[in-house]
Amino acid sequence: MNIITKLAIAASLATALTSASFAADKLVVGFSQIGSESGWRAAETSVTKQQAADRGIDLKFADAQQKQENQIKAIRGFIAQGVNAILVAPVVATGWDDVLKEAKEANIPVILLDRGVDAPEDLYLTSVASDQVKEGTVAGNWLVSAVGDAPCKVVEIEGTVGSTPAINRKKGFDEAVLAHANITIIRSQTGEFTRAKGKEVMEGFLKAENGGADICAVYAHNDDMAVGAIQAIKDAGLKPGTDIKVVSIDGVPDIFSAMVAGEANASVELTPNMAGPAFDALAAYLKDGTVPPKFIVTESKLYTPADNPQGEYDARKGLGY
Ligand code: GZL
Repeated sequence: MNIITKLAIAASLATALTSASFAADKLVVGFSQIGSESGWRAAETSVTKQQAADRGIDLKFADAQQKQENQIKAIRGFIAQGVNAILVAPVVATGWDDVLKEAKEANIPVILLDRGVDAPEDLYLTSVASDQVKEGTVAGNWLVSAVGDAPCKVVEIEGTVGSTPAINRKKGFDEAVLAHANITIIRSQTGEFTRAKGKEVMEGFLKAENGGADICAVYAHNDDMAVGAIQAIKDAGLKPGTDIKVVSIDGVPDIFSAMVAGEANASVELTPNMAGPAFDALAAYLKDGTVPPKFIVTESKLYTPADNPQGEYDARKGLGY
């Protein structure tokens, strides 16, 4: 470990000790959350608050309503308060360098949750997220196996423009399916990770594509947009899950209930517990300077109707989705 790193750690520890004056032995952590655009995001917030409570951490929570400028304001507020550490779920990948530099200059470690940033890696302690390219690849490989050699026209409902999950889930899925000449992606548009927008975008696709007769599958970058698309498909008089296959990502309870109803075909699970590994890494860093890996990757597991969807629904209900 070089001298610069040692000095940075010593400074962090000094900040932690001095600014722990918030309360005798309580760590104070600021959390800049994107908002509550999806069931998964709501679960992440709920799990993070519980993880903090279980560890005696004083969590300062800020909901940015999907706006980066609100996140930047919140982070600057946390710096001014002298918190011991900051969690950020960055709504988009770019535009973070300045505020992350301010946190670093204040010797406040920053941990990214569930999305990445295009910024120098020394500006954050670690990032806890899934391998989002892999999520797209798993979803794409499922569709390839589901359609075989039959021609299949796919529509894609993308996540928030400029966010790492939207960029990476598109990359992984498109590469997996476009290696097969019988599968084509005929339309792709952002549904902003919300149910309402996902429904609206799917309605547009159905209108533009002969009422949906030509659409074989919809790939949505999250389950909430898929659930919105399912409603649009039903409103158009078609059967989601059979006339149009539905594949998405998150593993929220509502996608499992859609599977039980035969209206969804596959979902790649994303754990809402990013905060547990984040708090563990922070505790080790503050205790004895243990530097965590730059990326802590959570697993991506495929679920289909063959995997006891009712049981999976029951296991997740009540976790804050
Ligand atoms: C992915 C996360 C995404 C979820 C969506 O890591 O950032 O944001 O898949 C949420 O449900 O909106």
